[in-house]
Amino acid sequence: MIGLEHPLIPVQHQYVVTSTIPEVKALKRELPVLRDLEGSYYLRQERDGLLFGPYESQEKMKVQDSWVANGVPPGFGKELFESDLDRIMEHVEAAMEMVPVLKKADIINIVNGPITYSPDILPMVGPHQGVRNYWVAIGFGHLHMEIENRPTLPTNRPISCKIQRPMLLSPSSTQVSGYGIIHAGGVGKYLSDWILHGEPPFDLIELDPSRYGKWTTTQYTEAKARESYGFNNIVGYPKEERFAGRPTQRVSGLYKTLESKCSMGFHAGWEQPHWFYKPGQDTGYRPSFHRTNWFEPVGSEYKQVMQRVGVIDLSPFGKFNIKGQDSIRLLDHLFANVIPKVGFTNISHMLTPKGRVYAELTVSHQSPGEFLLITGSGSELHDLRWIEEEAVKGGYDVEIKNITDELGVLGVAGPHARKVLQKLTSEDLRDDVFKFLQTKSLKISNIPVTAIRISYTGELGWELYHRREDSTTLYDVIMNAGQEEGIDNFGTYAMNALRLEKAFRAWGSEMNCDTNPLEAGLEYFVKLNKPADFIGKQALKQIKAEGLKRRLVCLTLATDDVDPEGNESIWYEGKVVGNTTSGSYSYSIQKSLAFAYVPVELSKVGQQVEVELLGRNYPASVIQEPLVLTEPTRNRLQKKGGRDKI
Ligand code: THG
Repeated sequence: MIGLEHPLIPVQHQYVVTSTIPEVKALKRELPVLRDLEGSYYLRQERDGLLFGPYESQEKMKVQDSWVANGVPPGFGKELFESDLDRIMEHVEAAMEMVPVLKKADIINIVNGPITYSPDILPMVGPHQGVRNYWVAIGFGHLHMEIENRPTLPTNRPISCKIQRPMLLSPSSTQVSGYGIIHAGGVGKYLSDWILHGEPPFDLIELDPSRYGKWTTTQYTEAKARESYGFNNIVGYPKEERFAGRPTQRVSGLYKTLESKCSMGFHAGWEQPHWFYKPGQDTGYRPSFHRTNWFEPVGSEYKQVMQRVGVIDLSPFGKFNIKGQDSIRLLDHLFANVIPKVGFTNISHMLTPKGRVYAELTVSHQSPGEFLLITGSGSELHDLRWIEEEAVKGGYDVEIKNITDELGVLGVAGPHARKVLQKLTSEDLRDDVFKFLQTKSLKISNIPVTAIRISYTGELGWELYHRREDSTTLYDVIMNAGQEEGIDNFGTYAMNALRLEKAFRAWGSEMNCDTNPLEAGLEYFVKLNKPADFIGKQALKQIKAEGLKRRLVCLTLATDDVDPEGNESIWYEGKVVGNTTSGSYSYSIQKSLAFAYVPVELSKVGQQVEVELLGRNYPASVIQEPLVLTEPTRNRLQKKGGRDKI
């Protein structure tokens, strides 16, 4: 009705119900849910019998194609599709093998109903970017169940090493939406709190509708739904990649150039190099719980950036242009940092009214009152939604343009970055002329670019914003100019190792709507004494006055063949006291490195804790951050005190 389409696909899902089974009837208590990952089905008690529902493979499963093409037929209610036992026979056999009483049981019903799948199978909950006051709570899966009323709802404890989505155990009414029921209370609270208080009550970013966009076409959604359904019971790996529906139409200008040279990661529709293949080494995607084939190549890329110069495709960044007579006032209200001077960039955070970190962006003041805002690839519509809402609500006279798809971005970083780029431009790139965080419009071998002296690697570097159609030419001239300096590619895995050593935080890991910027160690970027009353300022003053309960710390730990990734438990004296937020191998100290939240009393440098990885606790120490100084800091210290003082 309002011209929006959500990425949802109807899939046929069947389950089988048996008549009374004497062994089940004789049980004194109800059975828990069983999920057999190899047989790919769930199984639970249904009255005095059993019920089991299989997930067929990608090849066998059935998408309701006519609905995909034409929409759900008007008036469709609780009707069912025709059942098809043949399609699920191998799973039925697997279930009989695992639960032998099934062999003697009579099947009294095979139910085949529609279930909605989003590309990543998670629902969409929250406000929608681009349409004010439009809130969604969709995509939970609608498994039609025709079962008689039951007086009680037993607790839901699926047995599984990987719970992608809790299953409804026993519906209390004759016809219900399967998965949605279990989430209803939480989702209702989450949405109503956000609607009432103007911010999410807790972080639920994986359900944010803004993770999808124009690039999530029907074709993409269908390919993903097939993959997700078929993979329902497979083992999930760290750094998992799924390949259905890729690439989308959103690829960077460098996609064709880089495609065969690297392992690509999927970021909000884009393909971005994770790591580059090296001659003679194992290529391709080899998922593992341990270090795998990317480990050595990423080490080479790390060295490349630390010792020579590397190039990275950063085109997936979200990019916004903001101008108009109220632009400065709007940004001063939105951001906790001060507005940078014209020609400079700031790292700046948008806080919620309660003082949580809604987003982290860089703000570049390009010309008086005109700004370029840059955010991480996944945050594009999430951040834009917030900026637009505040602009409209406050009646600011501004023009906000999403230029994400128009601009490509190349990052050039490492000690030789200046030498290479200086060959291609008449602009003076020397340290005191093109300062850290300065931004200028210039030409690189006749290609117009906006250059920002910034690098998430923490090394000397520039980001070059350019028209997307110029990406390959720009890339080629830089690669050619850097031959002498031994220029080479690097990807986001090396970037992650580099930024962790410099203790740069990442939005979504070290900070989100559950954390405040003070506990995240971001006070340097938060200007509580700036005149403007930015969102979250009052709350933050109070948080500061009350004192912090936990703190983000940097940990190092020696492990064997495994690195922290985030969300691992921190143990102290036999108790879980916190969690990691991200991690990597540190190629400089040849140990693992992690960020973690711990109680304030355990946050001092030298504190010993334990990090649980793959079921084992490894001793870890809180270290002085950063582990490695950034280039601007090294530079500053060198100027101040001479070489030997570094
Ligand atoms: N480049 C640009 N925009 C971005 C990112 C980027 N926006 C989103 C995200 N990445 C922002 N995150 C950071 C975090 C740290 C730094 C840059 C971007 C950084 N920090 C220095 C430090 O902490 O030492 C500078 C601090 C200062 O003096 O302001 O460089 O990668 N364009």
